[in-house]
Amino acid sequence: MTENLVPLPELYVSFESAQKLKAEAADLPSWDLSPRQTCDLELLMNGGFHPLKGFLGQADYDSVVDRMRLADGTLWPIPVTLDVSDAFAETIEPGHDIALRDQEGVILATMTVTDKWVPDKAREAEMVFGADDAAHPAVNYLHNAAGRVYLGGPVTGIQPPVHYDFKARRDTPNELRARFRKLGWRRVVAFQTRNPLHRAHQELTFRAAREAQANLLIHPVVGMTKPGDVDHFTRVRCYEAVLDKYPSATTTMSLLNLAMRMAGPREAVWHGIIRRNHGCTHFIVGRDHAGPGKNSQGEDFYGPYDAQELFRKHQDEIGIEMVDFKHMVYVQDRAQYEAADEIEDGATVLNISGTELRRRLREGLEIPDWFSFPEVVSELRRRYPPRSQQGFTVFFTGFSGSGKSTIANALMIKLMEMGDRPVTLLDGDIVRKNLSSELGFSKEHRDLNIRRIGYVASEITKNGGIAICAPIAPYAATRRAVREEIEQYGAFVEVHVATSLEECERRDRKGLYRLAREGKIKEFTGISDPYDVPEAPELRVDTEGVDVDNCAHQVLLKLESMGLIAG
Ligand code: PPS
Repeated sequence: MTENLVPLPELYVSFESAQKLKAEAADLPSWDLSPRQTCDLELLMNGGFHPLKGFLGQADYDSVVDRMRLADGTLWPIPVTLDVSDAFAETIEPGHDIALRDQEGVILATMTVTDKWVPDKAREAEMVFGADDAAHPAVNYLHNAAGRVYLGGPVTGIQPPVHYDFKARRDTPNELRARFRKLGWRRVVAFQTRNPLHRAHQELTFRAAREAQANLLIHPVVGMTKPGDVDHFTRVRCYEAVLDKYPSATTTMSLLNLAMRMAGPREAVWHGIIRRNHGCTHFIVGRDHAGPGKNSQGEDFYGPYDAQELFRKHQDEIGIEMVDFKHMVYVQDRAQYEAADEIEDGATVLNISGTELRRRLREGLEIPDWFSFPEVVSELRRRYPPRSQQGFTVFFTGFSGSGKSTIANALMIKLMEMGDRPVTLLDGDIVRKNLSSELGFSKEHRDLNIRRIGYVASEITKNGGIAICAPIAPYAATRRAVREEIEQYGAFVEVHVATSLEECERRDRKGLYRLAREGKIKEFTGISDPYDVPEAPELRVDTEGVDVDNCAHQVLLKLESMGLIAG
């Protein structure tokens, strides 16, 4: 049997031991895994991250960050770490066993903690992701979502996380290896994707399989991808439609519950290792593989072929051969897809970028047959109705007394008058009465308050309604987290009500500024507490010398220009 098809070691114990361990683990201190940690744990346990035996300890972590290798020299590009809160870390010391639970509280594994440390996150960002720039989704995660302390140690697997969706399409490395063995597939080329497949992708995967003289594994990521991507339910329905267009004897599909980091070159190497573990012999690496988009200066984080270069350098160690991505374009004269570098000058070449595709979906415009498959387009249209039929959130932010509530109320009435979607107002005061009555104004409490508002608004947006929020929301990072949550489902329109502090204090509608100046109210925004001025809100309104009606109208015009309401 060729090496790629031999079963891999997993971290699970036997069924009987698992029952016993589970009962014992109920008494251990337990950590509730985040969605990303749950993805990581699944791949640790099933051998997807072979040869890792648990979450990285400090020596391995330092070595991975510095030189892309475990402490023993094995190539490993991405830190797979268990970040925890300070409160939890305080209760744990090396030598302790802990239980790892999913979000429902089910015990999936135990971990013997060997290491506990506070990582240098700025350094991790620089070394692993190339820059300590929060425009990078993984750097943002590192600083704003991940806990401050890392725990490391070997994991003992009890059971895999439960998936209720597309069960038959999910395979562990050993299940895929067994399938390839059964089918007699010795050479398998994997195609990694986080996007729907269109005709160009089909052509390039055909070509890759032909070139590598291999069978084809479509291996989409359904764990976590880049914020804002098409959700995996829609994508899998699209993949299933496209799969029918491949010869079934040569191609198969399996879903990978990976949490991507968008780490470009390092990520490509990681993807290669993971596919090797899944029994593949070849791996397609594209232009700007796992690219995170633009940095805060508007430039690309990585060069378009950095990933291919790094992969090529380590190909032997990864143990999988790279098939580099041919950029396929449609040649109109010959009505077929061809590799861009093989086309003669003067040929008419057509292409629709991702941005253009989203625009056409948003505006309900035609998506031609040469670009995609009708089944894929209709799935995408179902998921992305024109913007004027989608839910959205208008998020006002500004000082107390800036006029947020008044404008928000006027806007709500105007939208209700239009009557095409249900409207909910989550005003600062209403929320503090109904949702956050126990909270004060510390940073922690304010963040909690805003996250609650964000959660409710995201549910409203997801279900096709309009949410209008009007809290102070003084922290940029929290506003950004809310934006990301909501943008999965619809537009997030940030409106900075830019009334100056002096004007708010002059008006002092509620008499609070005076009390704040006298020190009778502590932590008062603008006086004794910070306010991060929004850098790039969708709209900034100035209330000084402008009436409320006019301000609300400016917001309506903005919504109209974004296609969110019919003109
Ligand atoms: S936050 O920071 O977004 O959670 O604040 P928010 O929920 O919008 O609540 C702001 C309202 O609470 C009153 N208030 C204070 N504001 C700021 N700082 C302090 N310390 C404070 N204490 C009470 C104030 O009336 C705010 O109302 P608005 O509607 O903004 O004027």
